[in-house]
Amino acid sequence: MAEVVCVGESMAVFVPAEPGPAHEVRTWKRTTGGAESNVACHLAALGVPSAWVSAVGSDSFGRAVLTEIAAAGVDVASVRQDRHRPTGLYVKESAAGGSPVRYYRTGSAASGMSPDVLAGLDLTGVRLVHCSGITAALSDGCRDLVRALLAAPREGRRVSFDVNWRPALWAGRDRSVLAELAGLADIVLVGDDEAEIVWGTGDPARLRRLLPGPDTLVVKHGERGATLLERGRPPVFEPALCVDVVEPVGAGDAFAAGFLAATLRGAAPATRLRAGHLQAAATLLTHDDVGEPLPPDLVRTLLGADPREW
Ligand code: KDG
Repeated sequence: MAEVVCVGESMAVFVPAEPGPAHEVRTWKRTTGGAESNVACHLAALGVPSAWVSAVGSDSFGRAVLTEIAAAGVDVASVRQDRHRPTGLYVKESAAGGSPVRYYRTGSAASGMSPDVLAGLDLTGVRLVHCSGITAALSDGCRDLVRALLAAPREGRRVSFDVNWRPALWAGRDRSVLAELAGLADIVLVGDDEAEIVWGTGDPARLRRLLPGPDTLVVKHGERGATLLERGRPPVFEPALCVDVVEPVGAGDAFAAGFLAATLRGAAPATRLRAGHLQAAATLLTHDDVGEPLPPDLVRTLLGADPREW
């Protein structure tokens, strides 16, 4: 049975398999990506039973997305297959790391989700529900689904919310809902650059005053590290690992999974942040949205190591 349920859209991802701009590229590698399923895949690799809840089209890409996420050890039994809407796609515009992405997801199967999804979910035994601001941008129904997940009675569960600011998805939509949704969560993860856009500050202490609701607030400072602010505890800053970045896409999800897995295991604050950094480092080294999972033994060894010796 799943301990964590992650809710949100996943897509077929196209990455150029040769150098050059997208309009000249003829060979593409097709993978799978979606912030919330990325988190579920990392959690499963870390030994945390996880489920992904979403909708895909009854098409080849939907089948591929489902098969690949299931192969990562994630329970996909609650993913709906929609016969009328397609699976979303997105394209990385060049093989160079940090290249822009282009979405083809308007009207996708997942954008048709609504609070009905929650009504059909059995959350017995689930310790954490994870969702993100991406879903809130997809459609009014998806926004209402995220609101319903965050407003639902907890019954011993926690709900985590990754702000995941994606400017391309918010054109013409009211982005002030992001602050409202974050305020309803128990655990919020946000980049300081994203917080600057949503709350007007990326400073952890000021952000904490503007966002008093969540018990746990993690502010990520890119390659510098991350700050954990928890009710009744002093803030903790933990530096990130130094890596030669191939591509940043998906690193935030990897961080979230490492942090959440360590949180569920009751690890100490600094260890939880280090667990996040370790997972993020592995994803930063690849073009895939979910990097090669680190073997759990290696994670345990590295978490136990003295960072000054790394
Ligand atoms: O965090 C990585 C995600 O952004 C990527 O996998 C695709 O979910 C995605 C999105 O909406 O950008």
